[in-house]
Amino acid sequence: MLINDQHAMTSAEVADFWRNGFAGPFPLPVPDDELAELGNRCERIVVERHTQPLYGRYALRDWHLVDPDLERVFTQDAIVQRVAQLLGPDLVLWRSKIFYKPPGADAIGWHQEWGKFDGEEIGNSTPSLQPPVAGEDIWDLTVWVALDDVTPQNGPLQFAAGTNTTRVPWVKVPMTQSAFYEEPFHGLSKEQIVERTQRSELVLDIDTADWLDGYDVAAASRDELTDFLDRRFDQLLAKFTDFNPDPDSVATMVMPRGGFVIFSERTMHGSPPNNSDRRRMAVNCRIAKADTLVYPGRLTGNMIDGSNLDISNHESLLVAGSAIEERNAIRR
Ligand SMILES: O=C(O)CCC(=O)C(=O)O
Ligand SMILES: [Fe+2]
Repeated sequence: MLINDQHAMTSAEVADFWRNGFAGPFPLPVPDDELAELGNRCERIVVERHTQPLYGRYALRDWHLVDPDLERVFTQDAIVQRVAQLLGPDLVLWRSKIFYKPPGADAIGWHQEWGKFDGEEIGNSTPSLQPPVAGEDIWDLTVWVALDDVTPQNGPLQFAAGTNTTRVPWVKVPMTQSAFYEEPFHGLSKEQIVERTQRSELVLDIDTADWLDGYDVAAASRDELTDFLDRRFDQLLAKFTDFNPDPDSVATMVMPRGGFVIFSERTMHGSPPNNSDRRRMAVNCRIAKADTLVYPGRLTGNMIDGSNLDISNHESLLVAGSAIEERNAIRR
């Protein structure tokens, strides 16, 4: 691949990345109005709970495989060339996710992912990826793109610099205490709660389809129903880290729309609440070295990923170089 100087990081920026665990923000050369429109589309996906056609249910994952504009954003030279400086010339983009923080949205607690991928989502322990050298190499990086201006008030992404080399211990706690848990019943009638439960659309990525089997829905009040469901959620365990960063190490990623950062999931990151009256829309994607076997479980017929999605129709995108791991499903 020809590295265009315009998109190359300096050797100091590369060294900072390995020391701090993140790089950027950098600008994406995509017109502002296109990014704003894409942000509006992502908002509709979340607010109107669109079915992701690849997965047959509401999901925030992998809309780049459905929306060519989102694919075009993630495959910009400005992104791919910088990631190639860090991971080498052969790269597959294997997943993406929408991160929507409307006004008043809660914080996303500090979290990191280490070694074998086992998903950042709540209640999930299915390994989805195997690194070429387990727990040793960095084989996968995240690129986070701002589709709105990010300010100190609207829930900016934050990093605890230097935590990329420290594995912070975690414990399993009831799901309602997870960094990702949001109260799922707000504003819903009893009938809507029942419908969402049966469609596994109450809490993203949690299969609740059979939770009401044998439960006398007709006899229960709305409060009794939500109590019942809360108790079920609390039987699920989620990862929890009691992590308080050194305030001097915290980097707050304020940037205009179209800014992006590159980071390792080993770096402790999170975001404070959105205390503004404007939404904060962002999308991320994950790019791995092309010798990584994506979704190894697929080889033995396990088509359900760590987010409870059926990945039978999932494909990775080759964004640079050659598709070294030939067993990967790559979109042609
Ligand atoms: O958008 C956020 O606030 C959090 C993003 C995040 O956790 C991630 O990109 O892995
Ligand atoms: Fe994250």
